[in-house]
Amino acid sequence: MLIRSRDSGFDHPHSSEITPQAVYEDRRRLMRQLAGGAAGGVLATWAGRQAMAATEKPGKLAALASTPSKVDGAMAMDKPTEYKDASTYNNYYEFGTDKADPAKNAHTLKTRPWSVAVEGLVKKPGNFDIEDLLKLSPQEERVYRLRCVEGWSMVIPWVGYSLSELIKKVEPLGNAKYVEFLTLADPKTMPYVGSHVLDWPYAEGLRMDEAMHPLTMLGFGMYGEVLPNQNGAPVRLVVPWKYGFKSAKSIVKIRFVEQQPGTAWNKAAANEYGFYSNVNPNVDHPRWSQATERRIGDGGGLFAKRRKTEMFNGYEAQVGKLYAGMDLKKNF
Ligand SMILES: Nc1nc2c(c(=O)[nH]1)N[C@H]1C(S)=C(S)[C@@H](COP(=O)(O)O)O[C@H]1N2
Ligand SMILES: [Mo]
Repeated sequence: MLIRSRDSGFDHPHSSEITPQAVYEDRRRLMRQLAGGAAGGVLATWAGRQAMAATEKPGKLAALASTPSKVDGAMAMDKPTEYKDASTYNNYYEFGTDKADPAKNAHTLKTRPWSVAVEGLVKKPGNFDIEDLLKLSPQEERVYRLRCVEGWSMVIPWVGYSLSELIKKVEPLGNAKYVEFLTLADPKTMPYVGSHVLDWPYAEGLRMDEAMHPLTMLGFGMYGEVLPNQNGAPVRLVVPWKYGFKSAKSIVKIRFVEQQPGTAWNKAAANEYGFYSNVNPNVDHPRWSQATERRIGDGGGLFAKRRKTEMFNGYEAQVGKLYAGMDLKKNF
């Protein structure tokens, strides 16, 4: 029978209606996650708990099931952001400029069929079908900080592999100095692509050594699940030491070029958003300080205690040497 829950008004099946088979399957899944050891335990606590609680999630990432995951890049004090916050407080301007818009609107994004064209200065250009891209290299879980240029941050367990794995396969030529990323711009499914907020398609770029850095990730999932559309399904970039806008969502083209490519935010306001956009508490945005950040989930609203932003978002030991000798105030 169905009983009506007074607080939600929704009909929930009474517990006696849940078949023993379904209960068994759920337990089995949880046990499998727990059996994965320490890293598996991470999945069991964050993703597993969420998977049991929230049925609207897009589903387990198949590629992860057979692959041992590991945690990489997490800072001692970091606690992952709640899945609900990470999937409902987003920047994805193709679906609207309000933080709540992408979660409301991105259901129209069609993530299959999907392919990523790899072209430009490479020995082996090609079209990678998303199913092949998923299997190109073993996927792992990495907990990274994400610091938005607007002054808020999150901690997200991504699932994917280093972009360098793909780059090595296509064999860049000697004159390939930069990598350009272009994302989907489909006016039929993306309501804001008709607007003039940004120059579509959303474009981003990295210097070759940044693109090859092991921390730079091609992300296919988060919290052990397939990426929700609003987080950039089916494949996005994750560059944890740079402001969030460098992490382009829903990539359709990766191009190897000789000249530094134009990027969406640099084209929109060159004096505010540079090509490098490394997280740097000592270089203010022209209109606000970058010294502190509000960690989503810390609570307190506008009066929440802000955290000190760290140089390179806390990844200085890993990436600082990429910028040795560069004037970071000039190359912001
Ligand atoms: N295609 C596309 N990618 C994008 C954006 C966008 O508007 N369009 N916003 C960027 C910004 S400003 C941030 S902070 C991150 C947010 O990622 P998240 O929603 O998964 O936290 O995505 C980045 N990638
Ligand atoms: Mo951002």
